[in-house]
Amino acid sequence: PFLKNIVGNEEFQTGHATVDFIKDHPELFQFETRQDRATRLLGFIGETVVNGNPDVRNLLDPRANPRRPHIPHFEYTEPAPGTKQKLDELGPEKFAEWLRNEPLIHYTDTTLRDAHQSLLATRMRTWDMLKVARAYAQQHPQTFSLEVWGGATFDVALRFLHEDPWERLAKLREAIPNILLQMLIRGANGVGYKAYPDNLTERFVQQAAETGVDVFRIFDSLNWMKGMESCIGFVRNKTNRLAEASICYTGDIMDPNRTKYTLDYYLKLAKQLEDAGAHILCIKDMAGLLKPYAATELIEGLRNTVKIPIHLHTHDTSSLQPATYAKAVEAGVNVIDVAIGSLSGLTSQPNFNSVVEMFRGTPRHREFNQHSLNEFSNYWEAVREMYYPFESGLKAGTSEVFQHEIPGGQYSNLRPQAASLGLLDKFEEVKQRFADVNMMFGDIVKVTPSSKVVGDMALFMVSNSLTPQDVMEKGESLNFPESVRELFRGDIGQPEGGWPAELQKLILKNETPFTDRPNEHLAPIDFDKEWPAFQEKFAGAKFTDMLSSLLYPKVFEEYWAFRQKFGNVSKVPTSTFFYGLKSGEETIIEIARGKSVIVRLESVGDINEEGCRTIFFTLNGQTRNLQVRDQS
Ligand code: 3PY
Ligand code: ZN
Repeated sequence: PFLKNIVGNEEFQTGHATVDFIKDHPELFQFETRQDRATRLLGFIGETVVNGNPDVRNLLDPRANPRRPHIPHFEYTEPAPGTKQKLDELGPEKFAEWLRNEPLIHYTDTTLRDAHQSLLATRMRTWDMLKVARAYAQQHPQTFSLEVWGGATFDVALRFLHEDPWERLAKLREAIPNILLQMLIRGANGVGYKAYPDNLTERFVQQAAETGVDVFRIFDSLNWMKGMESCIGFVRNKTNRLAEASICYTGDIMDPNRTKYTLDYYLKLAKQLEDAGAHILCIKDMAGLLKPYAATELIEGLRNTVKIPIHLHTHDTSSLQPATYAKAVEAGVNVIDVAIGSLSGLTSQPNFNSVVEMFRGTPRHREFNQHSLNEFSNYWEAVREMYYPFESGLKAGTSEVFQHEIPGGQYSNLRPQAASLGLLDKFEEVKQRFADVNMMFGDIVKVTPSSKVVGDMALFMVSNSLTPQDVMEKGESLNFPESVRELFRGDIGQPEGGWPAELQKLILKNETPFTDRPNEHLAPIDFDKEWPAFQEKFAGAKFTDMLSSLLYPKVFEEYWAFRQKFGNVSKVPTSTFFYGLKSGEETIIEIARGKSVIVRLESVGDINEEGCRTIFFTLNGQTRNLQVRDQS
């Protein structure tokens, strides 16, 4: 009744009201009270609570507006030979020589590893990858490599996706026979967060090469040579693939106040890596701190210091990194890391599609089928919608990264970690503490696993309202997080310049730290003894399962139990995997090569006395019912 009072009346507003107006329209003078307004707004809120706002209600469920990802066009013929054939033909040494002198830019596409690790908490499923893997091999055979494995993907595949990471690698290899496949390995920490026995890493590397890895990007989370040397050796001696060793870039070589990680520091480290046998040198800029003019200095310096080719990896968190690529390419870098458009930018790598265009018309430009790259981008854009719960929330590039130095791959995990501790509204403070902790720890290299420890300590300080000064004053009575204790004990290696002694004493109390390789204190795995015992415990398991289990025993056990119960869920389409089916919806699952089943959800029954519901399916048209306990 109050919607149309005098204030909103058109006749009155436009100045056409005459003297009789008031008399003719008494209803316009009934004003709404504050109470009424509140009641009506409550009505609106109640309606929204129960039925949702129709404008956004459906958006939370990607199935409500299904956008089918279109597979880019390609021919079903043998893909053109690429870098994989080149490596097979030349062997790693000659291949590296060839690469060093390549006039045109080479590209590594990180879409299947770092891009989704950095944007979608590593959740990309094999199912979505395999849909377009062969199309990629066909359409873009001139790509240098595809980063598809390692880093956090190994753990996440088993733990959250209930998938076998080895199967992912083998299937990608089969689909992409012509382009080098690349993995990220944390030196002596393998694909884990701690030191492993050397002979385990050795077998892991050997098996990874056999299953499909061609380029091993090796790094140490503290830039510690000892953490990388053995791994470089395993690749060189146990495989005929490429050992790409990394200098992790931190700080700013152009800032006269940052005196720990200077140009000279990086050049020395690069020389040591070359001497240790690296075929390729990687500049691993995990947080995206290498600014354009620093790239000129660094790459020119490196080209004059080492003879091996140089591969640059960065994250576009600040949104400056395409400019870094422009300078790096001018300075002679051989390979740059990019991600397909719709999975690029922010904490991921710079945009492949656009970076190719940046160089068009310049002497180092390498031609790509832009139309096809955009088709891939459209495919991943539609796929990405299914993964919206894993988005990090970062909306624009941020120069804050130059202060906090949080790696791109960690950013998307640190937010949910903070949220799970109820600290999301203190996320600004968490970032600030991350920077403080770095300085308290002596300004260290921060990348998995060292970055995880800095994050743990930052969260510990924020949850306990501790300042750096508090930590130094009350340290003796503080119960530091376990990962911090392990770091200061030397469990994952030694930082440049050692640990700050005073803080180390507070953290370790009476424990004595290692100063040598932690791996040397670990008993080697007796594979001959372990393998039969493993097969007995996990009937039907493969050797690769044993490697997974040796790296992540508990995670593997849970994965195995899940697999026994539900089978190979990597074959379930992503929308069904995350969101199930609605009544009347059907999905096609290829349960074995060339053998598919059609599953349709008919209806869901009411809850019964035992707390279960009957689910009515049809499987290839045949009715199937099953009972599921309602946990809600
Ligand atoms: C990892 O180790 O997972 C990383 O991505 C480091 O950058
Ligand atoms: Zn990265």
